[in-house]
Amino acid sequence: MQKIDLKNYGLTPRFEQEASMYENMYIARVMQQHRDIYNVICTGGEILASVSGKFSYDAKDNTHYPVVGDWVIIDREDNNSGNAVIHHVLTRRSVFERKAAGTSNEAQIIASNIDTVFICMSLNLNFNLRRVERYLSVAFNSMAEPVIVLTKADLCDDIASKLSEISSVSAGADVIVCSSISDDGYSEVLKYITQGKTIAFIGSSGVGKSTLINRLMGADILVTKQTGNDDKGAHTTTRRQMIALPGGGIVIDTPGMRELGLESADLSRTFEDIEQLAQMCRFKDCTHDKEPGCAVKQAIESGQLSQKRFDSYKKLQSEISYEGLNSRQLENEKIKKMFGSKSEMKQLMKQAKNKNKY
Ligand SMILES: Nc1nc2c(ncn2[C@@H]2O[C@H](COP(=O)(O)OP(=O)(O)OP(=O)(O)O)[C@@H](O)[C@H]2O)c(=O)[nH]1
Ligand SMILES: [Mg+2]
Ligand SMILES: [Zn+2]
Repeated sequence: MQKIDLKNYGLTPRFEQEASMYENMYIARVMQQHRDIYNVICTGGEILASVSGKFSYDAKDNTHYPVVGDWVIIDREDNNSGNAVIHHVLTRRSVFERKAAGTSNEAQIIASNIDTVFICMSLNLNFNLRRVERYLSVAFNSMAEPVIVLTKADLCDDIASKLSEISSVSAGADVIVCSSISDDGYSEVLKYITQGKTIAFIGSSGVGKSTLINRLMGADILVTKQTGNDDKGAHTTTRRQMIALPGGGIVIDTPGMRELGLESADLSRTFEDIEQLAQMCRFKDCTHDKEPGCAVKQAIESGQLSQKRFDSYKKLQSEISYEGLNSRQLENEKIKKMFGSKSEMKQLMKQAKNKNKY
C-alpha cells in the first residue's frame, strides 16, 4: 500500500495526540467537499468519506460538519468496502468564517486549520481599502496570520501610491505584490509557502487566486477564467479545494466571495489606531458622535484619521454587534447595554451589596 506522509498535509503532534484518543481509527484531512461526500487524505491515500449517522444526529448546526482543512477521525484507510465513515472533527486551530449568505445569520466556515490567509486583491478594478479592512478583521479573528496579496501588478501603473494607501490600513500585516505576467511575478509569495503550512486564498472572484496557485503548482490543475480580466458575475472556482504543493506547503483555493458578511471579527487589531485614539476621549464610553472632548473626532478634523476609515469602522462594528461576538465580548456588550458601562455596573453591584448589608 502506498503510504502518505501526512506531515506534508500539515499534520502536527497536537492533532496526532488528539487523534490517539480514538482507538482503532485513523486520522485524515478534508481536501474537498461535494455535498455530503468528502475527499479526505489519509496515510492510505485520497479516499471518499461521509459522516456517520450519529455525527449528523449530534451536529447542532452546519459549523459542526467537516470543512476543507479539518482533521477528522475515520474508520478505514481505503474505499475497498465503500466510503470511509467520519466519526469526529478534531479541535480546529483556526477558522476563517463568514456570516452565511442569504437570510439566515448562521456562520459558514470557509476553511479551517490555516496558518496563513492570503487576502487577495487585484491592483486594478478590485482595489478597495474598505474591503481590506473587512477581510483583515475576519482574518485577525480567525487565528491565522493574514498577508495582503496584491495581484495583477502588470495592470497597475501607480503601484507605489497603491502601496502607500494599503499601508494606512494594513494593521501590521505583510503586503506583497505579484503578477502572472512576469516570470518572477510570484517570488514574494514563495517565502510564505513552507513545509507543512496551510495557506488559504481568499478574495473576490477574478482577482487571480487560482492562477496564482497554478503557478505555484507549476501546472494548470485549477480552472481559471479564460477571457476578460475582471469579475463579470461568473465564479470560475466553484468549490473549496486543498492541494499539496510539490515543494511543500498546502494551499486552499476558494471561490471568490461577493460579500464577506462578518460572523465575528477582530476590529481592535484592524483599527488599532482608532481604538488608541478612543482611549484619549474624555468619556470612557464615548461613541465619537456628539460627545465633547472626543479625540477621534479631533483626529478626523485634523486629517490624522480619514472620515472614510472611521465610517468603515462604525459600519463593521454595527454588523458584528451581538450576532458575531464571541461569548466574552457578548457578555461585555450585554453589560454595557444594561448598565451603560462596566464601571457603572460595578458601582451598581457595590450599591446593591451595601444595601444587602443593612
Ligand atoms: N493581467 C493579469 N491577469 C491576471 C493575473 N492573474 C490572473 N489574471 C487573469 O485574471 C482572470 C481571473 O483569474 P482566476 O485565477 O480565474 O481568478 P480567481 O480569483 O481564481 O477567480 P474565482 O475562481 O472566480 O474566485 C484570468 O483571466 C487570469 O488569467 C495577473 O497577474 N495579471
Ligand atoms: Mg478561482
Ligand atoms: Zn470619542
